[in-house]
Order: sequence, then C-alpha cells, then structure tokens
Amino acid sequence: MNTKMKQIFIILSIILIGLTPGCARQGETPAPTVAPTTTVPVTKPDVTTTPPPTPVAEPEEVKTSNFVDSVPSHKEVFATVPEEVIINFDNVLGDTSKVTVYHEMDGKTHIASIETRPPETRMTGGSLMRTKLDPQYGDGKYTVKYRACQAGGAGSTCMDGRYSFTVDSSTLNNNYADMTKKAYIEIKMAGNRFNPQNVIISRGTRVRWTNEEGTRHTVVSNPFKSQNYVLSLNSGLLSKYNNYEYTFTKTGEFPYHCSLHYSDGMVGRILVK
Ligand SMILES: [Cu+2]
Repeated sequence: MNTKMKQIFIILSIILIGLTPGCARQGETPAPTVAPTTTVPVTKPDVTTTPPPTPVAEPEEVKTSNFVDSVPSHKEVFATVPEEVIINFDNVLGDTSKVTVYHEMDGKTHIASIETRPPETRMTGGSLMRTKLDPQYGDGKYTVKYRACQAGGAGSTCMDGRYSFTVDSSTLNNNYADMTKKAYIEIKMAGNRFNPQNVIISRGTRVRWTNEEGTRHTVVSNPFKSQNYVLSLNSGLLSKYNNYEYTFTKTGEFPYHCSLHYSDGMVGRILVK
C-alpha cells in the first residue's frame, strides 16, 4: 500500500467511524448494527369503527315512567332483611312483568329472588309487584331490577327499572329502642316526630301512638304514597290527644310515616322479633 492509498484509507476510516453509531470512541469494538428482520405492522386507525365504550357503572336508580313507589325505597337501610319487596305502578301491568332481586356481599352477587307471578291490582288503581326475600341473605346491598310490561300479551312494550337498598344489622344496636317482651308500648307524636322513632318489639305487642300536640298527624305504613306494605296499618287523621293502636302479629321490620309530615322526616320503624 503506497502512501497515497494509506491516506485515503485513513480518511475513509475516520469518516466511517464518525458515521457509525456507538463507535465514537476509539478502541472499542463497534456494536453490530442489527438490521430489522421483521416488519412491525402499522395499524391504521379504522375511522369506521367506534372505539369500545369506557365501562360506566350502572346507575343506582332507574325509574320507569309508571313507577309510583316501593318498599324498601331507593337507598333505604333496613336492620333486617325485609320480608318482601313491593313496587307500585300507576298502570295495569301484563303477566310478562317480573322482579329480580340481587344480593351483593363481599364482592359476590347472586340472585336473592325472582318473581314472575302476575302483577296484582292496587286498591287505588294500577298494579303492584311483590317478591319475598329469604332472611338468610342477611346484610349487604340489594339491587331490585324490575320489568314493567303493558297488559296485552305478546308484543306489548316493557320498561326496565332498578333501585337498591341496604341491610345493615349493625344499625340495630344504635338506632332502635329495645322494647321487647312488653304487652304494650307507647309512641308519642310531637314536633313532627315519632318518639321513640325506631323500636324493637316482640310479636303480639300492642303499639299505641298518641298525638301530643295541636298539629294533626297520621300513622300509616310505607311507602309514602301507596301505604300498602301493611295495608291495615292506617290511623286516619289524629287530632290532639287522639291515639291509635295496632297489634303486630307478624315478625319483620315495618317502616311507617305520617302522611302530612313525611317530607319533614316524620318517619318511624317497628321491628317485630
Ligand atoms: Cu304529622
């Protein structure tokens, strides 16, 4: 190799070293340049396909247009499992209507009740659906899903609704006055309140509500409008010092209210053991 050739070789080597990545420092073995052997497919966004929707939590409550009220009501807390769920509707429902109650505890959900019996007729018009609950399910969140179908057989339109309530037995110790083992107890009505508000009684106890003030009150079963969880629990209007008595012969938890002061929170509960 003559001098001219050597010079060209050195110049070319310098240029090559400068161009090769990772070989900036002299004396290092240049890292082999790996040519990509596989072609990574480039996914073109498909403008005709909408992206999958972000999962959205199901709404807690969906009211159908014919829904009136229910026991339990949405977000209501019971200390014990209610004996049954009653939902009132202001139209006549068809036989394809149904109610399903789901019970959720420790992240597990199972069906607590399915009711496909034909809806019943309400005294005040329209229909009601009811389904019994087994007390074994105990504490947890209960979601009621109902399908309210028009009367008229196959082809009639249906509407789906839902709401949820909670059973929390720990509320029993704090919020209920223990008045068990008594033949008779007294609840006073004053200041738009029932006092005591929530009581536990034994089966067969007679409860007497007395109105202690000039404002008139009533004692009626929930729900607020339909009053049909316990149809016979209904005092009518009570003036000052009037009273009303009711003997509870069945176990269960019975929410009631004053129909004139419900929105003021004049509500109470009788839990019969
Ligand atoms: Cu009242």
